[in-house]
Amino acid sequence: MGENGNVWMPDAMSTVASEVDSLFYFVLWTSTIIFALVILAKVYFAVRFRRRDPAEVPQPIHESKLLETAWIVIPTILVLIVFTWGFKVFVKLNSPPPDAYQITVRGKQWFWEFQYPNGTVVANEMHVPIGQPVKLLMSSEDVLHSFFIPDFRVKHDVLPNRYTSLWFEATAPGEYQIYCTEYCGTSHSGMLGKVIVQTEEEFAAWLNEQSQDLPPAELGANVFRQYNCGVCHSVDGTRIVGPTMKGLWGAERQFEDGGTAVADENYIRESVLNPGAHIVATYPNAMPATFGSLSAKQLDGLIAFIQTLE
Ligand code: HEC
Ligand SMILES: [Cu+2]
Repeated sequence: MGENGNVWMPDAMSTVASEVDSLFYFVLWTSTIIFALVILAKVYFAVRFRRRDPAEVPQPIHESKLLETAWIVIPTILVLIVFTWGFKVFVKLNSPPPDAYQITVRGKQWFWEFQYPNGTVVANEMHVPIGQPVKLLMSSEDVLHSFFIPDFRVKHDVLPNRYTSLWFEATAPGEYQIYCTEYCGTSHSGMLGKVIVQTEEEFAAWLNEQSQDLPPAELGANVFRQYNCGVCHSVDGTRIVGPTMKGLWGAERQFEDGGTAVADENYIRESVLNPGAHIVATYPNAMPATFGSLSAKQLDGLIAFIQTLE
């Protein structure tokens, strides 16, 4: 929790967040009050009208028209308020302003890919400008995912073979967590991302920098970070899920099936594009086969980056 969150809700950092919260608190507090009244009445009646004498016979009860009308009319009004209010917020959440800046989002086991109007593709870190509506056009490359930014109060399923969308307008610069909230396989809980909200100028500078040519090893280091390769591969010699990338370049590799190979350009290319082709001895076949969409340039970059890790 940071700026204005509390025990019920995280920070409210988009233009719709406070509307969602008001409705939530209305439902929360009316329910709490009604719950308290019901319990109090129950306790009061249990004490007040308890049986005092084994021979006591209760008085016959006649319905009270006033009471019955009240418990029909008041809840109906409350439910209608929640409905109309909820409908208004729902319509707003589902109607991106026509001038919204569009980013294409692809969910893959197990990361998020974002494509900008100028063609730039980045993974896991979505930069957006502040004070401008942003529309996300989302689809999945494999299974069901769900895109959730708690601080913005927006969430939507991400499906294969169909587009869905959501929109938001961020109200303050900063970094906000993205979660996948639909169980999507082994590393579902690691399918995390960040929204990085920047001023208009910072955002423009960032986008410009992304599309410029970096030296291959630097580009590769970015790809390695953005695609979360580090979740399974260390760069300092430590063994995690997969082999470390340190000292890999030029080393002889032993495979499960007894074969061997020297880690050169083609070996690394194949390891990334088709991880099941050779399984390094003593390791599980756990590397996702979802990196096929890496561009030739990104692959060159990864190879150059791995070469630097002697
Ligand atoms: C979910 C875990 C996971 C992720 C994410 C992952 N890998 Fe792997 N990777 C493995 C495992 C496990 C192996 C060893 C088994 C095998 O050969 O398939 C492996 C093997 C490799 C190898 C061969 C290593 C060797 O010692 O011969 C390379 C190269 C490689 N991965 C690169 C990458 C790159 C680059 C990325 C990111 C784009 C990546 N991996 C993402 C788990 C992962
Ligand atoms: Cu997912």
